[in-house]
This record gives sequence, C-alpha cells and structure tokens, in this order.
Amino acid sequence: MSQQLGTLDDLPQDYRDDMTKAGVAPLWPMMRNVLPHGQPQPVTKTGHWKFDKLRPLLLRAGELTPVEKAERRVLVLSDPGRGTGAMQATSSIYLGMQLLLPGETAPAHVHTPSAVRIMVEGTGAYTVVDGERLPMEEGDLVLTPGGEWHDHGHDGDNPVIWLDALDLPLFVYLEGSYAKEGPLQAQRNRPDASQVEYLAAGLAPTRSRVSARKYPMMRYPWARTEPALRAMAAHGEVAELDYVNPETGADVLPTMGFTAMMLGSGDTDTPPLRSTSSAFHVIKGKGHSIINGHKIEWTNKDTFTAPVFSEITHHAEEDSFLIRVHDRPLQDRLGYYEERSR
Ligand code: GTQ
Repeated sequence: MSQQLGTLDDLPQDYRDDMTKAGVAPLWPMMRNVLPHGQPQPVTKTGHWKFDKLRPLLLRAGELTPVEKAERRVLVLSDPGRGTGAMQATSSIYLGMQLLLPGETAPAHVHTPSAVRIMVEGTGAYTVVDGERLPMEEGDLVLTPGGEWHDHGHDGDNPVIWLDALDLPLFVYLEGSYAKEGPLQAQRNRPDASQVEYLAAGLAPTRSRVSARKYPMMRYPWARTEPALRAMAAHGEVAELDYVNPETGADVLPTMGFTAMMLGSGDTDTPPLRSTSSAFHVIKGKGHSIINGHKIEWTNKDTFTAPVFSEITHHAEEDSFLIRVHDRPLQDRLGYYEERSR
C-alpha cells in the first residue's frame, strides 16, 4: 500500500538544526525522490539537434579555436532537462559533435570511458586505435574502447565532422573518469580488421586463444551496413541490426550498445517502452518521431534523444537510416534491463 510519507515541515526546527549539525538528514521526506513508485522519473528531456544549426557553429569553432587549444574540438549536446553545459545528452550517454580540419591531428590519449564515432560529414579522416588505422567514411561506426590509446588525423581536403558517443556520464558519476596523454601512435601498415579479417558475416579468422583480442574489429563500414539493412527491409518492415563483436556476438562495448535501423518510406515503428535511454542519429532520410507526445521532425544528420521508458513512434517519409545508441549492455550487467509493451 502506498503511504503518504512525512515531510521536513512535520519536524521541529531544533531537531532539523541538530541533524544538520550532525551531518545527517531524514530519509523519509526524500524517499520518493530516489525510489519513485512503478517506474523511474527521468530528469532527462527529449533533445533534438538539427545538423544545419550545428554545422555553422562547429565550422566557426574551427576558425576561433585551433585544435591545439582544444585537444578535441567538440560542441557538447546538452540534455535540455539538465540545461546548456550539461556534459550529457541522457542519463548515461554523452554526445558531442567533433570537427577536424584538413591536415589537423587530435593528439593521442587514453581514458577510462569508451567512445564511439559516427561519421557525419567528409572524407579522409581516420582514427588510430592501438596502432590500427581506421578510415572514417560517412556512416561508419568506429570504436575507441576505454583503455585504448587513440588519436585522430585528417588527410582529406574538406572539414570532417563526426558524432562522439561516450559513456562519460557514468564514469564521472563513479569518479572514475581520467585521461593520459601520449605521442601520436605509429600506424601498422595494414588495412583495418573490417577489411581483412571480418569481410563476411559468420566467418572469423582461426586464431590461437593466446592472441585473442578484446576488441577484434573497431570499424563497422557503412558501405556494408546499408545493403544489409536494405536486404532485411525488403523482406519485412523495419529492419534493425545490432553492432556486435564478430568473434563473440556480444555487444561491442561494456556499457553502450548500437543498432542500425532502416525505416522504408511510409513505415512506422513503435518499439516497446525500454528501461534504456537512447540517442538517434539520422544517417540519411526524412521523417518524424513522437517521443512522449513531443514531435520531432528529423532529416539528414540530425540527432535526437529519448529518456528511459519513453513512448516512441518513428515514421519515415522517405527511406531512412538511423543509428540508435543505448545503454542496454550496462543495464544487462546490472540485471535490470526491461521492456514493457504499449
Ligand atoms: O575524441 O577522444 O567528444 O576524449 C569527448 C572526449 C571526444 C575524443 C569527446 C574525448 C573525445
């Protein structure tokens, strides 16, 4: 039975003062703040960042702030529920839009949080992770897992822009976030694993257990994702593919998960309510999503978010491709991931 709990005002002032002096506080007036009934009460609010608004701001940052002064030239997408400057887009997901100009490098560092790059615009950029050079073409997903050295470079002729998704809020909350800097890495003279070892689904190189890599493939080329989605969509409605470790089939990172979705022109997708928060990035297409009654009209390269347990309906007005970022791997580890039907 739900009981009305006592409030602070029920307590005499001298008792409240004595508690404050002793460094304690009563639980019961705050109980429902931390343990609401039935489902969480998220602080996070749906956000929508239109790329045509972000792009000029990012290019201006390129004029105003040399990469040496920024280390990473990024505009942070702040959760509207927490306000501008919030270093998170949802409870667990950090998003930033990063610019690298031709010839620039972003210095090598390693940090405890994991990052994923979703390529938004331009060609010729690359990320080096543990000596492996990962080309970044539009739509590619590139992993820089926590604890792996990484730097970014750009051999092309035009600005490149990508979306960073990090599990940074979690690491900040845990007081576990820190970085180390180092020299640019030597690059192995060999194409990345997606081009050599994992060219076909279901086939992985025969290896000795001793040489097993924790992150065997760190680049997921869009050139292969889109045909896979189109083939699935041709035989069903909405197609959605998980990004997985090609050796184990497990999620690509310990805390964050990623899917690629295709909604054909005219398709509607009504996923179950999920205990995860999510971010959606439109690789290309046009449509709208209704998130808890809030309509978001999205187009190419836009990004939007949904808090935990959101009611979400997507509708595509043309063939549309989205990447969904979520925190189900973390929730699976904590043992509370949940879906509810609508
Ligand atoms: O590229 O390593 O958006 O360390 C935030 C922190 C990007 C990066 C961000 C980072 C990076």
